[in-house]
Amino acid sequence: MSGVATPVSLPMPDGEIVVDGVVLQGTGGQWEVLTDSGARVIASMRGRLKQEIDGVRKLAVGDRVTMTVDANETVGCTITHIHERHGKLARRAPGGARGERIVVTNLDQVLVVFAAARPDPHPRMLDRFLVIAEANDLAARIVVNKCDLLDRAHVRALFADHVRAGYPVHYTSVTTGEGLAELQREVQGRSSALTGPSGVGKSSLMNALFPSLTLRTAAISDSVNKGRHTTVGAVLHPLPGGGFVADTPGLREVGLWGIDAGDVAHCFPEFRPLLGQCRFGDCTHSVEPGCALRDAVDAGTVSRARFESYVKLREELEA
Ligand SMILES: Nc1nc2c(ncn2[C@@H]2O[C@H](COP(=O)(O)OP(=O)(O)O)[C@@H](O)[C@H]2O)c(=O)[nH]1
Ligand SMILES: [Mg+2]
Ligand SMILES: [Zn+2]
Repeated sequence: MSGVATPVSLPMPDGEIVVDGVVLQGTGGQWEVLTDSGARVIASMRGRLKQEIDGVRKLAVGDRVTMTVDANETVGCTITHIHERHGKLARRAPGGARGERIVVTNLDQVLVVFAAARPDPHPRMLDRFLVIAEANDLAARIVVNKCDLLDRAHVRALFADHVRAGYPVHYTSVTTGEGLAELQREVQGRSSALTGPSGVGKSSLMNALFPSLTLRTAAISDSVNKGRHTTVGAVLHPLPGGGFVADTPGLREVGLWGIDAGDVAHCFPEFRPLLGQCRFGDCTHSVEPGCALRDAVDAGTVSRARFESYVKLREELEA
């Protein structure tokens, strides 16, 4: 764990003291926890807790925990309790193991970042991220960065379907500062997972919003971090003034795992009012006559591009 602060020495009376905090990063054995008083400590799980939760609830980045530090221990803390969770991103356990692996938990929202250009936005990939967020019951916010590279009308046209679908869309530029104050208001005080293709400016954005964060940007970090990110997993960055940003290895890793083909249509919010209205109750919205969703696409009230994303994702899940 690079960049992890050395454990602070907490005041230790006789016996134990109890502290609560949030898990920022870690792997199997050692976890970095931000205590409610603002200290970063290294903690490990109490042996008994490991057994109790085996297969049921493993510790994850984002978890709120209770730790004890006892007078005999000179370094580190012992995690004795994992608090209730909400808003998790999970993926299939690696290596063919059964069950899920939680990427990050206690999230309030997902920020899906694309660039207006360089690299060009990829609407199908955006829809995939949005479906993953919906399937995990997480609110999603779209950030279109590098708006300095394209004229305003052109950028707005690229994301018009998503605005129409009801997603909040932020148009930003780290270069000109456009949209940064509005985005900052939505990120401050919340826990957000940051995702999107490499090179769109995710790290640059967070550093611009919160200068003390100093996430690594551009090409160097991508090559340096490639191996690291596959092994380490999500890292939660505490924001000055409250809240967290999780630098996830990407929703791509989370994938469509756990989503039923029959549920995909529900992961498109603008489809939902139409879903009970098809002639057949089990309509897949592909070939059936009397399909309310396809009628809406033909009438232009539902975006054809979004519908095509639905068809592709459904086919993928059926395969
Ligand atoms: N023109 C322009 N370039 C940007 C903007 N934001 C970031 N960049 C550049 O895009 C490159 C990738 O940025 P980075 O933050 O590392 O992207 P990440 O991979 O998504 O974290 C860097 O060279 C940044 O300087 C922006 O708003 N406008
Ligand atoms: Mg980055
Ligand atoms: Zn239908």
